[in-house]
Amino acid sequence: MNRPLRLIAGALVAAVAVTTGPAPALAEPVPEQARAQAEPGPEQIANGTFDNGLTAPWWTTPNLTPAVVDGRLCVDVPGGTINPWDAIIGQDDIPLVAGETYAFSFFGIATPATPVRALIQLPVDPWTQYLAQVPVVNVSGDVYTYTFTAPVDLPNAQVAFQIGGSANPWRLCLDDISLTGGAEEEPYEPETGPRVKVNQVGYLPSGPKNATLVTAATDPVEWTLRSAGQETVASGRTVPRGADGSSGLTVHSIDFGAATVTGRGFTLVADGETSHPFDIVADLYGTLATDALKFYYTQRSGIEISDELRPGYGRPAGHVQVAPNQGDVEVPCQPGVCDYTLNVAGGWYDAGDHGKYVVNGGISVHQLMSEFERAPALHRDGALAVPESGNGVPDLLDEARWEQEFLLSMQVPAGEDRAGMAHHKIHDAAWTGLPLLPHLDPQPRELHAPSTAATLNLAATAAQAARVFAGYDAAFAARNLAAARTAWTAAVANPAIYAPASDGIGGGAYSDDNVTDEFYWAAAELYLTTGEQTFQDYLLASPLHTADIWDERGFSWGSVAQLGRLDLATVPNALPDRDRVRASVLAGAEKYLAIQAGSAFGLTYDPANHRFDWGSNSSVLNNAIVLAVAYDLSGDARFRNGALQGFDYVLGRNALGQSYVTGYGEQDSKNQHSRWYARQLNPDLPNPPPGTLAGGPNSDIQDPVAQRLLTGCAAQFCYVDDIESWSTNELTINWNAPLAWMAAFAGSTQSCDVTYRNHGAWPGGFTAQVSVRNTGSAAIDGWRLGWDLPAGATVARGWSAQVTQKGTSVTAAAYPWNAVIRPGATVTFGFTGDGAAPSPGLFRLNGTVCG
Ligand code: 9MR
Repeated sequence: MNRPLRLIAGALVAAVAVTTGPAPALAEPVPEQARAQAEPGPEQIANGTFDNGLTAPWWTTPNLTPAVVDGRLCVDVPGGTINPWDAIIGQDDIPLVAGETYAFSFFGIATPATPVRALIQLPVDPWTQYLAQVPVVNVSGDVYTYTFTAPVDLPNAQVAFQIGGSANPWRLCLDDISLTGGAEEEPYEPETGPRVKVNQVGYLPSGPKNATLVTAATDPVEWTLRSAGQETVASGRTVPRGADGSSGLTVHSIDFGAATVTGRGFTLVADGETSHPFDIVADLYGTLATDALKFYYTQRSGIEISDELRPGYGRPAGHVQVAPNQGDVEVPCQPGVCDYTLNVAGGWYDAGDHGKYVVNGGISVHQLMSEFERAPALHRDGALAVPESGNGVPDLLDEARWEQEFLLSMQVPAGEDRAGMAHHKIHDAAWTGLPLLPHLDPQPRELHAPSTAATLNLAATAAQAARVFAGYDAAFAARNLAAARTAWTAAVANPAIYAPASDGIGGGAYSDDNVTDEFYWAAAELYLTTGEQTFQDYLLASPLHTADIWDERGFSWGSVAQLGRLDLATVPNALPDRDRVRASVLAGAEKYLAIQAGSAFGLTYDPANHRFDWGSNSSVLNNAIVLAVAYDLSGDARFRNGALQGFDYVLGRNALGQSYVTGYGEQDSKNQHSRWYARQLNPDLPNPPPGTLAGGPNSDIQDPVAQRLLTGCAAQFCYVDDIESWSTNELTINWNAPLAWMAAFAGSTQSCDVTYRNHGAWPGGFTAQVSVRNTGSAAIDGWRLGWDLPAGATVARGWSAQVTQKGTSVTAAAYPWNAVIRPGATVTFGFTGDGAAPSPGLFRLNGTVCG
C-alpha cells in the first residue's frame, strides 16, 4: 500500500443503472460536501491494498501483465486498442444489497495522464452499470471517491477498470481500492463437528490410534471407546497439551492404541462429547488406494471419459481440436516464443483448470510410478477400470503412461531453438470461469517458453519410465531413455532458464528460480536406470547429496531433491555411499517423529510461524511418505506409526474436524474447485469423484471467498469447502499422488522383518545370508521373498530356498519343508553371487513390502 498524495472529492452518482452505451461524460470533481452520505460499512473488496505483494484476486485481460510494484498494482497498457473494454483490470463476486449506499474509492497514477473507466456492474450481458465514472488519472496520483446506491441485490457484482482505447501505450498503477457499505457479513463460523477429533474413516488394528480433544479443561479427563452397541470397550485419560500452535485451540491428546478390538461404528467419548463414528478394520484403506488412483482417469485430457467406466462422470474428449476447443493438437507458442506448433493432446488436466504443466505433471507421474516400483505385485491389470484394462499391463502403469506420453510431447523438437528442452506449460490464453467442461473451453491454447525445471522433470520421469516400462514395452522404455538423455544434455547446456512468476495469466505460473534440486533428482533417476558414471559423478558432487533436505515443510513440485534421495535409498544401485543415503532417510524420519511428538494433532508438517502452504495436505502426506520409506528400509514400527498418523490428520483429526477426501468420513470435502465437478454451481454436474483430496488449509488465502470468510485465520482454520476457494480447496494431480501412495502403503505392509547380511566377499563374488521373521500374529503359509540386485551382480546358487534371478529381480521361494513361518519364528536361507557384494533395496514378501 502507498499513501495517497492528495485527496480529490469524487462525483455524486446515486443509484445509476446505466446499461451499455456511450461512455458517460468525464467526471468533474465536486466539492466534498456534495457527496451522498455513504453508510460506513464493511469492506467488500478483497486485496485492494496489495500489501501482501499479490495481485490475486484481481484479474486482467490477457494483454495486461499485472505486477505489484511498491505496494501498488501496476500494468503497462498497450496502445492501439479500440474500446475501453479491450483492456480491463477487474474483481468479481462483490455482493451488493439493494437500497444500500456504498462508497467506492481508489488511488490511481498514470503516465501519461489517461481516462480510466471505473465501473461497478453486472458481470454478464447486459453489463448493467451501477456506478460508472471516467476520471482522468494523472501523473502525480490522486484518490478518487464516489458514492452510489445499489438498485438490486446481487451476490456477484464486478468492479472493472476499463483502460483500453488509447492509441499510445501508457502505464497505470492502482492502490487502496475500496468499496464500503452494504451488509456486514455474518462472521463465518465453520462447522467443526464434535470436539473429539478422530480419523473418520478409522484405524488399523495393527496401527496407532490417536485422537484430539478440544477442551478448556486443564486436567486430564476420562475417555471411553464405545462399540457400535454403546458398550465401553476401552478407557483411559487424556493428556492435556495446552495451546496448539497451528490451530490456536487448547487441546488434549488421546492415545487409545492399546485397544485390541476390531469392528465398525466405534465412537470415542470424552468431556461429554461423542466423536464421529469410525472403524477399526484391517482393510481400512483398500478402497481409498483404488479411488485415489481412479481420480486420474477423469482428469484425462484428449480422450472421452466413458460413463460406463465412471458412471456419472462421462464427458466428451477435451481439447482435441473440436470446436469450441482450440487445442491441443496443433498448439502454437505464445507470440515470439517459437514458430512451430506441437501436438500436445492428452495428459492430465492439472487441477480444476484446463492447464497442463510439465513440472507438476512430473512429480505426479513420478509418485505414481514410484508407488508401482515399491510394490509391483499390488498393481494389477484391470484394477482401476480404465480403457486400457485388459491389455496385460498393470492399470497404474497405463494411467502413468497417459501422462508420460504428454510430457514427452512437450519436448522441443530437434533442429529448433533450445531443442531437447521441455516447454514449461500449455494452457488457455486467458482465465475462464466456472463451470466449464473441458470440451467447451473456447480459449486459444498456447505453449509457454521452455524452462530448465520442466526439462529436468522430463529427464527424471522419462528415465524412471525407461526402468518401469522395460518389462512391458521395450520400445516405449527406449523412447523414454532417449528423451531423458536428450533432456539432460539440453538442461546442462541451458542450466538457468527459469519460468517467471509473472506468467500467471490463463494458467498457473509454476515459477521456480532454483533448479539445483531438479538437476539432482534427474541425475538420480538417470543413474538408477543406467548406472552410468557421469550421473554418479554428478550425484556425488552435488551439495544436495549430503545436505539435510528433510525440511519441516516437506517436498513439493518445486522442491524435488527428496524424490531423488528416496529413490537412491530404495531402488537398487551401486552408489558407493548407499548406506549413508539410506541412513539419511532414517535421520529425516527421526526428525519428523520428533516434530510429531510435539504436535497434539500428530502433525509432522511444521512450517515456520505455523503458516501453512498452498496444498498443505499434500505436504502432510509427503512427510508421511518419508516416514513410510524409513519403515520400508528399517522395519522400525515407530516410522510406520508416524506415517499412518498423516492419514488421521487428513481424514478428520484436525481443528476443523474435516475429512479432506471426498466420499471418506462424515464431514468430507466435496466442493473442490473444479470447472467440471462443479455441482455447487450447477446441480446437473457431479461432485468430485470419491478419493479426491482437497488442497487444504492455506495461510495465504489468495482467493476472494477465503479472504472474505477467513481473514485472520489460524493455520488449520484457513480452509473452506467452497468451489470458489481455489487457494484452499482445489484438487490437483500432485496432491492425489501422495494420497494414493500412502493408501497403498497403509494397506500393504507385511508383518515381517528381513535381515540381510553380506557374509563374505572375494574378488568377483560374494555370499549373503537372509533371515525372514514373522512379526505378525498369523502364520505365513508359503512365502516368496523378492528383492533387486544392482546391475552387474548375479545370483549363482542358493541354499534353504530356491533362489532365482530374472533381470535385476531376485526371488527366493520356500521349499515345502520351510514354507510355514509361525508368528515370531524366523527362516534363514542364503546364496552365493557373482560381482560386487550388493546393498539391496526393499524386500517384498509375497509381493508386498516387508518392513
Ligand atoms: O500448487 C501451486 C502452488 O504451490 C502455487 O503457489 C500456486 C501459485 O502459482 O499455484 C498452485 O498450483 C495451481 C496452478 O498454478 C494452476 N492449477 C491449479 C494449481 C493448484 O491450485
